[in-house]
Amino acid sequence: MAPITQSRNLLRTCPLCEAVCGLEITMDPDDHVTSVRGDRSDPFSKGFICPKGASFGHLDEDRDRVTEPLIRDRATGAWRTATWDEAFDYIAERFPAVVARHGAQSAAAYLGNPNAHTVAGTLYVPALLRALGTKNIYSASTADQMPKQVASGLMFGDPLTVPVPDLDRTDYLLMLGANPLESNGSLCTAPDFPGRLKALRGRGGRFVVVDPRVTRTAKLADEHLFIRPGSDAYLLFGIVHTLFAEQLTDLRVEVTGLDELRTAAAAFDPGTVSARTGVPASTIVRLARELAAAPTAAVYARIGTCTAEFGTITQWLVDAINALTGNLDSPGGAMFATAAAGGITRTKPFRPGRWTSRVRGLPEAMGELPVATLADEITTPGEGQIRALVTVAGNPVLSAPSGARLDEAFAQLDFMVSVDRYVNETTKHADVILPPPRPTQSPHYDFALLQFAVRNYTRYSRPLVPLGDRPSEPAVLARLAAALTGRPHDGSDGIDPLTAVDELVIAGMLHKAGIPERRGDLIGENSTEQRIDLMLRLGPYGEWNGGTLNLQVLLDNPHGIDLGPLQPRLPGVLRTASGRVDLAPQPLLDDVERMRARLSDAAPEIVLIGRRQLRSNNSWMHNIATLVSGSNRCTLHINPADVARLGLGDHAVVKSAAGTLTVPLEPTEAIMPGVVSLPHGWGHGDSAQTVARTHAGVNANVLTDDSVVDVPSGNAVFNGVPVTLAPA
Ligand SMILES: Nc1nc2c(c(=O)[nH]1)N[C@H]1C(S)=C(S)[C@@H](COP(=O)(O)OP(=O)(O)OC[C@H]3O[C@@H](n4cnc5c(=O)[nH]c(N)nc54)[C@H](O)[C@@H]3O)O[C@H]1N2
Ligand SMILES: Nc1nc2c(c(=O)[nH]1)N[C@H]1C(S)=C(S)[C@@H](COP(=O)(O)OP(=O)(O)OC[C@H]3O[C@@H](n4cnc5c(=O)[nH]c(N)nc54)[C@H](O)[C@@H]3O)O[C@H]1N2
Ligand code: SF4
Ligand SMILES: [Mo]
Repeated sequence: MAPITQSRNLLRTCPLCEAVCGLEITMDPDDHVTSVRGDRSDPFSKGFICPKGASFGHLDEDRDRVTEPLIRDRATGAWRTATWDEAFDYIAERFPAVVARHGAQSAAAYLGNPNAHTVAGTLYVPALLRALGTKNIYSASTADQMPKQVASGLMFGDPLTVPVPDLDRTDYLLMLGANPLESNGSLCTAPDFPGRLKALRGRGGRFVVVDPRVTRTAKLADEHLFIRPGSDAYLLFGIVHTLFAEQLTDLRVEVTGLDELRTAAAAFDPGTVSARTGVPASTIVRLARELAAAPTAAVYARIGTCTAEFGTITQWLVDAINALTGNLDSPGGAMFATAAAGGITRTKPFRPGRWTSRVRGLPEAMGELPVATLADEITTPGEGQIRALVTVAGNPVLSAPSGARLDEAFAQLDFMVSVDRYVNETTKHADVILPPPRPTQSPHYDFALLQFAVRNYTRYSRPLVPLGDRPSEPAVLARLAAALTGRPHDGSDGIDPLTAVDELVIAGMLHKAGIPERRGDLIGENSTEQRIDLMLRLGPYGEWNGGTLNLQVLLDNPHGIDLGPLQPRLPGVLRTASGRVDLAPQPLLDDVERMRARLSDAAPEIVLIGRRQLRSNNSWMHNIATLVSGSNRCTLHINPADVARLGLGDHAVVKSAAGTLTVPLEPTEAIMPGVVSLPHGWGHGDSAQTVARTHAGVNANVLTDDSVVDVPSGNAVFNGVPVTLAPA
């Protein structure tokens, strides 16, 4: 190929949040991004872009990113760069030795959020985990959406069968604990979420937001309701109670457990739950009537309600209400997407708690243990104590509850390896850091996020810039899997680790489909692309499944392909034992007792919640100068009445059962009295990232308490944390 001498416009999906926006990127002849715009020809995002997407080029070339493997000298703490061979040899000499001495359970993995956004995270992490062969698998999921997955798993039979609000067609949206004007949406893939909400109101629909803060999303709504943090399950039970009491139910799908649900809701009449929630009983009754009366309606709840004490019950009741009001699996209601690739393969019903954690007996879910007990498992001696850790794309020191405990725990490990772009508050403890390539050097396909899209849609992006002589992230993970088990990792046994992983998967899928002879028909520049081609061909729109899709079709349509509005999918997607939607799963009924017991508890005087910021991304992207400025700061939102009552100045000392922080205050009427809000992901005081260090902030998860979890899912509790405040 002749050298490229001109700037060129390239297309790629943004990997930076769940909105999957199409980007149009201009690159100069030296492969530098010179501009980023929204891709107007993308049928789903239609040109929408946010400040993070616009900064994609700065991220791609951040000077502080890790570009070569790093090895840390344990005696001095100093990092040195290493070749890939050297780094993998270093790992192969040490990691398997720890496991040989202490057993397979002494190894652990932590998987961070960006794995949900990368091809490597979806297609190659499973092989890494299989190689480890440990039950000590942790991820950001138990600091995030595990309650939704457990609730969906129990109600529908598969934890990935998660309904999303049919945003573009609904007449009524009740949104709890989500702020898509900052987050751009979650477990509801909807590029230009703000525009879709405006369109809902524009067509005469009604939009109600429940949040302890008047958020930017709330300002867009017809109605905003304050709620006491952590009490959404009570509010929703009040609605369920009313639907039954006033005979407003209108079931249109086959269910089990209707009577059990009615009985469970009996104790939670609107009058009773009103005190606990702070929402007037008459408002709760009205919400129930409005949901029942609307031609179509959807209840949608997100992180504010998942990372709470009754997170799983809340997520269950969301879809119970969607079902009771006749809106489950129905246009304008809560529906299931039909993704082009990576859909469910499960045949038996989902079951949580198949095993429990060693120290605290917390339940497994989807093959992983709660991150709220990772520090316990590292620091508690005994058989099965974690001594060697792999992290991929995560930063639990800043993102997990009691993060400061993890900071100390990681320092005690015998060996740690991290696959990450940065030396961050977690990876600074690693012995070896293996960097992924620049984002522009990676392919992109949203296997996970398109399962939760509000329209059926598909898009594949090839890498924009060649890898040169460095490995792709899939190759890094495949080679790491070999090194961790002491197998040859450099292809010296004649088998390239990446090819080995891919051929095994491809052969397995072809065999299962009964077409082993079709291996030669797969297209793609490498075995990763061939796997994507196979997944598309066998998927619901696939060429080998009566449809048309394959990788070539996606390559020919680089702006993405609209596959139409969501379609009813019940009962086909159900994997429950009864073959019906279970409205009253026993593990959740069991947990209602815990709620009932807490009904009359005195409310703490002040509780802490979190919040997200448009120009932040959890604990990262704080090293991009164009993003960290203005309102993107780590301050404690507090109602002015509380500032006056407690005699506070500019700063306050905030104490919880887990820790103490001194934080700058930002008084605002937008937060209800008795509630304070601190964003997570900050606390870069001694960061190796030069820009992030000057916008350090504090680690909110010093205050959150890993001893408190949502019982059915083991999920972390970040919202409703009791705190006290004193003048600094
Ligand atoms: N108090 C409080 N805590 C919270 C939350 C909250 O609301 N309140 N939210 C929780 C939620 S929802 C989540 S998802 C978690 C997130 O928690 P984590 O997933 O643990 O943390 P992130 O900040 O997402 O860390 C992402 C890391 O991945 C790296 N990275 C980025 N791209 C890539 C890539 O392509 N490959 C690799 N290998 N690495 C990459 C980044 O450099 C960064 O270091 O935080 C949770 N913590
Ligand atoms: N810009 C940006 N976008 C992001 C991220 C980011 O860090 N920055 N993170 C990404 C990730 S990992 C995720 S999981 C998603 C999350 O996406 P969202 O769920 O939309 O997250 P938030 O914006 O934190 O909105 C949560 C809201 O819940 C409210 N809340 C807190 N406690 C309670 C409660 O007890 N009850 C109710 N009803 N509300 C409560 C908070 O005030 C807040 O407004 O965002 C993703 N997108
Ligand atoms: S909204 Fe999300 S996907 Fe879209 S440009 Fe911003 S970060 Fe990227
Ligand atoms: Mo998340």
